[in-house]
Formats: sequence, C-alpha cells, structure tokens
Amino acid sequence: LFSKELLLSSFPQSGKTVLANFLTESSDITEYNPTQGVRILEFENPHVTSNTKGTGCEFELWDCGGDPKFESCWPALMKDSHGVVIVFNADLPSHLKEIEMWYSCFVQQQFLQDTQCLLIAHHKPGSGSDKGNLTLSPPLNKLKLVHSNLEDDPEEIRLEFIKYLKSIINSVSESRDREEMSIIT
Ligand SMILES: Nc1nc2c(ncn2[C@@H]2O[C@H](COP(=O)(O)OP(=O)(O)OP(=O)(O)O)[C@@H](O)[C@H]2O)c(=O)[nH]1
Ligand SMILES: [Mg+2]
Repeated sequence: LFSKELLLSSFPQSGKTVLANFLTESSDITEYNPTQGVRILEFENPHVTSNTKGTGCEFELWDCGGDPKFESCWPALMKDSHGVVIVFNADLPSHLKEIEMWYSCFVQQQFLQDTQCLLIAHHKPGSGSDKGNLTLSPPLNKLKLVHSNLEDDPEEIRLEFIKYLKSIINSVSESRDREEMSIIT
C-alpha cells in the first residue's frame, strides 16, 4: 500500500521541515533553510502496517515550502494526495483565515474526507502560548487538532501522527476495496 501525504502551510518558518524531519526520523534540527518548492521524504513507520497482510506501508511526506511564491506549484502538489497536514504557528491566531482557505482548497475541493486532514499547532521553543486557549470556528473545528511541542513533549505528536497515518491507510484501502467491488459487480 502506498500513500502520499502533504505537509503544508502557507507560512514560512512555521516548523514544517523541523516536524517532517522529526516524524520521519530523518535528521535533527538545523539552522533555518527555507524549503524551495517541495522536499519529498519517503518513509515507513514500523507501527503502521496495512491491516490485511501486516505488510509495511510506504509513505511519502511532501514537505512544502511556505513562501507564497511557490503557489504556482500547488495544483501539482495536491494531485493524488491521500492526506493533508496543515502546520501553523499556535502563537499567531491571525493565521486562522488562511488555514480555512487551505482546508477548502486542499481538502474539500480534492474530495478528501475530514479524517484525512490533520491540523498541527506547532509550538516553537520559547513561545509563551499554551494549548488551552485555541478555539477554532467551523469548519475547522471538525478537524483533528494536535499540538506539537518537540522540546517538552515530543512523544505526543509522534503518537498522534501514527494514529493519523493509520486512519489514512484505512481510508485508502477502503476506497480501493470499493473500487474493486465496482469493477466486479
Ligand atoms: N529547536 C527548535 N527549533 C524550531 C522548532 N520549530 C522550528 N524551529 C526553528 O525554526 C526554523 C524554521 O523552521 P522550519 O521547519 O525550517 O520552517 P518551515 O515551515 O519548513 O519553513 P519554509 O520551508 O520556509 O516554509 C528552524 O530552522 C528552527 O531553527 C522546534 O520545534 N524546535
Ligand atoms: Mg521548510
């Protein structure tokens, strides 16, 4: 089973690359280097297997550059993606409008289900905000929201990401089953 995940946000320096490296265990935090266009990370997660045979699943995590100048790449990015992860800075609630736009563009218009979208409120070290006071308005409040704080609680986001990958695998194999059925019948 193969799945393509998108990691995006329209905001540079929100921590996408740092998170992507952490979640795929690629490399440690280095100094800031703006992602140009997109960076594709291939990975497997030992905790996520396809439910039928217990074989591994291959994932691609597309770590997108947040600079608006890459907007022209978006249509190519969304094509055939199975999941969308939106990373935003929990300290800047003014981003919420843009998150709505991303959600509508990358999830709703691509006919993805809400379970295929994950919102990550990323807390950079040294930021004062706490998780309590973040409330989202519809339609975003239907989505799964997790907080990531790699300095204080790295395991939380790791576990949530595994859960998310599992739900993606379920929807991908369900839609594949449906397709097979429609061919047979
Ligand atoms: N120590 C630490 N630094 C972080 C963390 N998140 C972000 N940073 C810092 O913020 C910088 C920017 O983060 P990136 O992950 O590169 O940002 P990005 O969202 O990929 O930015 P673009 O590629 O331009 O869209 C990093 O180089 C780190 O220095 C974190 O959880 N811990
Ligand atoms: Mg980046």
